[in-house]
Amino acid sequence: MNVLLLSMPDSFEHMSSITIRMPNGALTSLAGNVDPHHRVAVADLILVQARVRETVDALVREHAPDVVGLSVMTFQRRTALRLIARLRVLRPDLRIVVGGYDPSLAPDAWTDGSADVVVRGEGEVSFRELLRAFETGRSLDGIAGLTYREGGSYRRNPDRPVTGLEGGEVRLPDRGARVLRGYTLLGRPVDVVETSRGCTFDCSFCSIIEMRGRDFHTYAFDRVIADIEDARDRGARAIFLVDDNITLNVKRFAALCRAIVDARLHTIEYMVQGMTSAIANAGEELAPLMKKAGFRYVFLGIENVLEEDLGFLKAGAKNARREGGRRTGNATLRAVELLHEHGMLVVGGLIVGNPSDTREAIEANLDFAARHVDWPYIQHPTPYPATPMTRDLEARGLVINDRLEEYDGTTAVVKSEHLSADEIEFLRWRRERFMKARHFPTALAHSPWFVLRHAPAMLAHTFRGSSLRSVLGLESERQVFARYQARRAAEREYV
Ligand code: B12
Ligand code: SF4
Repeated sequence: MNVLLLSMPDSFEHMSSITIRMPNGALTSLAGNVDPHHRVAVADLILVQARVRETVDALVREHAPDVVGLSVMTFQRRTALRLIARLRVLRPDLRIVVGGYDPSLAPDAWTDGSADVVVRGEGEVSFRELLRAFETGRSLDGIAGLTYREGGSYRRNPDRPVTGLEGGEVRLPDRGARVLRGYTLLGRPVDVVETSRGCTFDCSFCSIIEMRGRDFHTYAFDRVIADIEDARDRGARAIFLVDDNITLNVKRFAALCRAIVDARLHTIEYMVQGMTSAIANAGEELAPLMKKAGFRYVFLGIENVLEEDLGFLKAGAKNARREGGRRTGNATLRAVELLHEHGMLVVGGLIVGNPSDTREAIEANLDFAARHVDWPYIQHPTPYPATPMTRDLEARGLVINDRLEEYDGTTAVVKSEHLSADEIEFLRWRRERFMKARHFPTALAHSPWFVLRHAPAMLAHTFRGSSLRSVLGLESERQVFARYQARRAAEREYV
C-alpha cells in the first residue's frame, strides 16, 4: 500500500522555525515498523510552513496514497482537521488515520467523521496490524488501541498494553522514508533519537501518564548507538534525545554517555530534557560525563521556583534536593550550577500563571530565569486533554479560552485567582524577549555563519510587534503586545 505520514506545521513561540525545525520521531518509527513491502513517505510539514497546502497537494499527486496518517498535538488539531478536509477532496477513497497525543487523549474529538481510524497510545504495532487488515480486507475489531469507523458509528477496541522496548519488538526508525529536507538547529542538521519511553512521576500538567501509565522502558544501548549512527550517516550533527525522562535512571544515563564516547559519537551535539533533582543529586559524576559525550543544551523541568506552585503542579519531588538521603530543599540552583560548571547550557522550563499566582509570584520566576537560565522556555498552565491539571483548572472555573489552536503553551488560556490571562501572558512576554536576546552572542559564537545570515529574521521573530516608534518610546508596551498577539494569530493560519 502507499502510505503518506504527515506531522503538522504548527510551531510555537520558543521554537521559531527560522532556527529550529525538528523531525517528528513518531512518524519514522511507524515507517520502520510496518511490513517492508509498503511504500511509506514521511513529510514533516514544519519544513514547509509557508506552503503547506501546495506541498500536501503535490505529495498526494506524487505518492498516490491509499492511507494518510497524521500525527497531532492538541494545539495542532484545527490544522489537522483542515488538512483532512483537503485530503478528502483530493482523494475521496483515502483512509485517514490519526495518532499522537491529541487523538490518543481526546479520541472523541476525531469521531465526527473526520478520521476513519484513531490509533490510541503507542503506534508501531497497531499501525502495522492496521495496514495488514486494510490490505486483506479483514475487520479491525481484533486490533488493540483502535477507535474506528464502522458504518455510521465508531467502535472502540480495548487499549493496547504498553510495549516493552527491551525485547526488540520496536524496530529502528526508517529515516529514508522522509521526503522533505531542511531540518535544522541553528544551521546544524538535526535529528531525534529515543533511548527510553515513559516516566514514573505524575506531574499534574503532563500528558505522559494518561498516555502510557507510570512506567519506564528502555532500549538496549546497541540499538540506541545504531540509531544515532543512522542519524549521523544521514547527515545529523545535532541530536535531540526525546525521552520523556532519561534522568529517571541516572546510572543508565551515565553509562549511555560512556557508550556514546566509546562509539566515537561524541562529536555530535546532543540535547536532552531532565529533572533538576537528578542533575543536582548525581551531577558531580553525571555532568562531566554528559559534557564528554557532547551534550550542549539541557532542558530542565524547573516548572516553578515557589513551593506552593510546585505543589499545584505536583512537581515538588522531581525538583527536590537530597543530601544524606534527606530532602534538603529545591534542586534547581545546584542543577544549573553543575551544568554551567561543565560548560553546558540550560534551557529553563518554567510554568507561570498558576491558580494562586500574583504579579509578584510571576516576577519572582521571571527574575530567576533572567538570572540563571541560558534560554527561557516559560509557559503558562495549559489544559491539555485528560491531565489532572485540566480537571482541576476546569473545576475551579479558571479556563477562559477554548480555542485549541492557542493551546501552544505561551498563550495564556487560564487566569489565576488574582490576574487575568491576558495580564499573565503580558508579564511573561515583556521580559522573556530580552532574556532571549541575551542568548544571541552565545549562538553567534557557536554558529557564526548561520546567525549572521539569519540575525535580522531571528531578532524580528523575538521582538515581533516592535516598531521604530516603539523603540523610540513613542508607543506603549501594551500596544506592541497587541501587535505581537495579532501577528501570532495570523501565523496560525497554516492551511
Ligand atoms: C520531543 C518532544 C518535543 C520536541 C520535538 C517535537 C517533534 N518534532 O517531534 C519539541 C521540544 C520541539 C517539542 C515542542 C513542543 N511540545 Co512536545 N514533546 C516532546 C516529548 C518529550 C516526546 C515526544 C516524542 O517524540 N516521543 C517519541 C515518539 C516516538 O513517541 P510519540 O510522539 O508519543 O508517538 C507515538 C504515539 O503517540 C503514536 N503516534 C504518534 N503520531 C502518530 C501518528 C499516527 C498516524 C499513528 C498511527 C500513531 C502515532 O505512535 C508513536 C510511536 O509509538 C513529549 C512527551 C513528554 N513527556 O513531554 C512532548 C509533548 C508531545 N509536547 C507537547 C507540547 C504541548 C509541545 C509544545 C506545544 C509546547 C511544549 N510543551 O513544549 C511544543 C510545540 C512543538 C512545535 N511543533 O513547535 C505535549 C503535547 C500535549 C498535547 N496533548 O498535545 C507533550 C505530550 C508534553 C506534555 N506537555 O505533556 N516537543
Ligand atoms: S517528570 Fe517530566 S515526563 Fe515525568 S511526569 Fe513530570 S513532566 Fe512528565
